[in-house]
Amino acid sequence: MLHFELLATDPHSHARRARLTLNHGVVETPIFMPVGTYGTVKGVMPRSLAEMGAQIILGNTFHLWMRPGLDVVKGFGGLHAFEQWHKPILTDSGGFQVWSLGAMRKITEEGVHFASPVNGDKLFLSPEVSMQIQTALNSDIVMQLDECTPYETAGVPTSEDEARKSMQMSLRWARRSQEEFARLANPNALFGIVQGGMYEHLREESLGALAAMDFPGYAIGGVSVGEPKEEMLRIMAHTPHRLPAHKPRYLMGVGTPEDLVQGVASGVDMFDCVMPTRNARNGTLFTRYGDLKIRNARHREDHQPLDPSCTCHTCAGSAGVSWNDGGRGGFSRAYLHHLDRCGEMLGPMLASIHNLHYYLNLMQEVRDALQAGSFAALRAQFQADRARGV
Ligand code: PRF
Ligand code: ZN
Repeated sequence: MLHFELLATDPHSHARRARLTLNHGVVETPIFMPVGTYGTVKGVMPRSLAEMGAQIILGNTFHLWMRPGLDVVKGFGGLHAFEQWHKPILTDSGGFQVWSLGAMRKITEEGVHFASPVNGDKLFLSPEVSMQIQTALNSDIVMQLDECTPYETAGVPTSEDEARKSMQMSLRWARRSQEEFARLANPNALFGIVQGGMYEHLREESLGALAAMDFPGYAIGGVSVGEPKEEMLRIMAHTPHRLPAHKPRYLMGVGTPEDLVQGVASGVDMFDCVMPTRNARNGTLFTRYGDLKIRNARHREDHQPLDPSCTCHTCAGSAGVSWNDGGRGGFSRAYLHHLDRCGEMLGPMLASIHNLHYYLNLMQEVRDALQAGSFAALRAQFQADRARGV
């Protein structure tokens, strides 16, 4: 089940505000989806995710298939009960993750042969197997199995001919995914994935063919795979608005806060990225006025929260009132710096809460602006603020 209702469109860009209804709840778009690869958003409890406004999170077919294995998750009736997240879940198909194994795998028309990174067992992932796994996980949004066309191999950019062959195989896998999804009578929603490398006309061929297959939603894959930033921005400006207007559009694995705002302007509704959680674990924090490195000695005695305008649990404590608004706070930069120096686990936990809250709140501000007709002004303010520096 999937219902997508457009609520507002921006007259100056391709941005839109919409409401997506899935089997486990409603998702207001544009939205950022926290990544929960192994059935957990690293270091963050589900109740904290809900508290910071997360509406849908990701899971991963490949990782959950390896561990704990399908028998275990099936015993719980699916991933929601197993991981205790009762709102919508989107699962990636495993193609991208198997592809990332590099030399450990062999991709053929039938599917991908690879050795389990856990115990070396010989395994095979096909469009059919991916649909069977995602059906057992009962994710609200299921992704087709695709081949993520690399930007380059051993320093040589993928040729147009290679990109076309790869994109066409992803189209055949889209068809097979769709047939198996129907055969399994999966009650959720299957998304097709646009590929085509850095070639605009291949992307158009891909999205045209996928649109004709009438998926309930579409993703843009094969970006943010090591290409120069201008290339990513070129594809992001080209593809989203060419997809069917009345269906959700998901840009896979992107990106920085700036990329998200640009993506929204290009017509994207949904984003996911490991950046907020991974950066949190490395001590890089996002704030309204730019990025902050908590490891830096200048924070040693700083009593301010990470972002004085932030209302997350880390910055504002349980009061939920920002420091700037007279809230009592919150954890100081000095304390977070101390936790990092000592390698204490609370450090990355508090940092992850803040970074995810930053991303989710940014999307909330974007939705509010789209609703109010002030998206252009929000974008200008966002860019000026972020460039200011902390
Ligand atoms: N395909 C799939 N998952 C993905 C990607 C893709 O191309 C990307 C590329 N940025 C991230 N995750 N299935
Ligand atoms: Zn915060």
